[in-house]
Amino acid sequence: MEQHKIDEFNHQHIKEHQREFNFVAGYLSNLDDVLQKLIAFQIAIPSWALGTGGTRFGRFSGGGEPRNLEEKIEDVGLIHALNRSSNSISLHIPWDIPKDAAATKKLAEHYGLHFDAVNSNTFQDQPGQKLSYKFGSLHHVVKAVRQQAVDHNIEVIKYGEQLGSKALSVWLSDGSNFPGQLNFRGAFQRTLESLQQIYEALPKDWKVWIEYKPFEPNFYSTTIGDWGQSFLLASKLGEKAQTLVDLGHHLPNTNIEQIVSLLLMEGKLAGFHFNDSKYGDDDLTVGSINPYQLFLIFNELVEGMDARGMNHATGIGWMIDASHNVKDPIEDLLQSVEAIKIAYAQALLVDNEALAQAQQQNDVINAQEILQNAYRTDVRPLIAEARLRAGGALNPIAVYRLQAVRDGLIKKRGVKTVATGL
Ligand code: LRH
Ligand code: MN
Repeated sequence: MEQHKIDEFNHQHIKEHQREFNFVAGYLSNLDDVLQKLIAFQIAIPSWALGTGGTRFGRFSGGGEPRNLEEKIEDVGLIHALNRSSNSISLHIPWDIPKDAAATKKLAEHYGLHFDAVNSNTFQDQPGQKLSYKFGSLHHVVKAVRQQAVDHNIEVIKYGEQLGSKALSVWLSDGSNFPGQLNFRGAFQRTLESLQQIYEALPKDWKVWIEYKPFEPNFYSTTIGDWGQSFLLASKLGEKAQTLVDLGHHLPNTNIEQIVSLLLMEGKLAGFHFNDSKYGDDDLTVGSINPYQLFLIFNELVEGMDARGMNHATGIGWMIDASHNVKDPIEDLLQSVEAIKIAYAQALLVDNEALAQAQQQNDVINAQEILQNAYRTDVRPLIAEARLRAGGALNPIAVYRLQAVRDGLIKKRGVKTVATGL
């Protein structure tokens, strides 16, 4: 995406933007601080979300999707050029094995990108794999299967080191489908022992992020099924181990913001896989179903990070994990990044001193008024201004459509594309 096309669009829309920006800016006592924080706040893009996802009932490809790692990096580069808010990509191994890590790193740098956490995969059997993960991986009853999975995770760390990544992200589908199938204590102990081997292989400045999920693909138990089980493992492993919160990995009506506040309090919050859901692990566009919950989560994050004196941009792993069945993947990701920055900006507007006072006085009405005053503030002009100052587009999706980018990708890459990931 040529910069002049973005500048042209911004020039045509600057008047309208300045009117809207001046309106909300007039309300803020901490405008510069908010804009600086918004400019610095970057959200990693998952490599597996650049193509059309699908469900077991089918996949409807939109065409022009990346056919290899290089084209995935190109697409994240495009997203970052438009929103100046997505300067890293998270790879999934073996879906994204770099043939030449140095060349891959160079290509990413060309687009102003770096590599976020690398994800291991012991939830699928790969062609030619000796031992199957049908009955699990790190918790498997057979030592050789556990060792095969440990070796894979250590191999993933090696790829990550070559690319400059600083974290291994582990999600295990390990679990059971029927009562009696699994000894829960044994499964937990074997998982811990396997993770200890992986932990020992971590370079000194690396982290291991342990993602939990209550169900799917197993439908009776999941060995790392909730934040408590992940937190227990991370606490037993050591200070390099933390808990990763995927918003879609909670049973209905779970108070996710409370979980986030406690993990942050304990220094065990690795980061997020942002998405949205109405029922299960729906992996929908962030903020498309329950934007108020997302705001409440960011309210706990801002309050908790400030309480620990943390740098908002670097202290936590900010990442999307979504899958697109009916939307253009790039437009969907642009919408998700926007929704995350809206929730963050709203949380930065919460008058935490007044809120703490209201909480001290059990003034429940005022506490809600303080929160919802921030939530009901239209912060979109602030995010657009932050983007403008960072060289991005005032309206990324409008520029993407005006430039007919998808048509260009379809011409170049074709209509039918193989699934390169989920
Ligand atoms: C599991 C999950 C995990 C990934 C996968 C792509 O549902 O959220 O983070 O490895 O999706
Ligand atoms: Mn996830």
